[in-house]
Amino acid sequence: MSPTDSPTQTNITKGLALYHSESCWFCAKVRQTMRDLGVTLEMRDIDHDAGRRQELSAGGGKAQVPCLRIEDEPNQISWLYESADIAAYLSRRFAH
Ligand SMILES: N[C@@H](CCC(=O)N[C@@H](CS)C(=O)NCC(=O)O)C(=O)O
Repeated sequence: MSPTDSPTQTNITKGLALYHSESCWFCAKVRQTMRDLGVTLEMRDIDHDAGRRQELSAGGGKAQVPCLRIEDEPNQISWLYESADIAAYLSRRFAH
């Protein structure tokens, strides 16, 4: 497990996981949006976990970060790429 994975956090938003890497500037933008909105997501760092990179590639179709994995219902999963689209999705869902 990567040091940035955070399964023990209790306020984590159910059904959402962000595939990211620490070195990626586009990911940093999404992480900043999360902080602005006060949203905590499960973080899956593809640089520190080859399994996460593989599941991103297999599930979403490419190993590009950031990517938000959205599980609305069990077995109903979508993969949202593009930092601007992820930030817009989070803002729509969590901005008050
Ligand atoms: N337009 C994308 C660019 C994302 C991007 O270029 N991510 C890089 C890391 S900084 C990446 O994953 N490159 C590998 C790839 O595209 O396969 C966004 O805004 O999210």
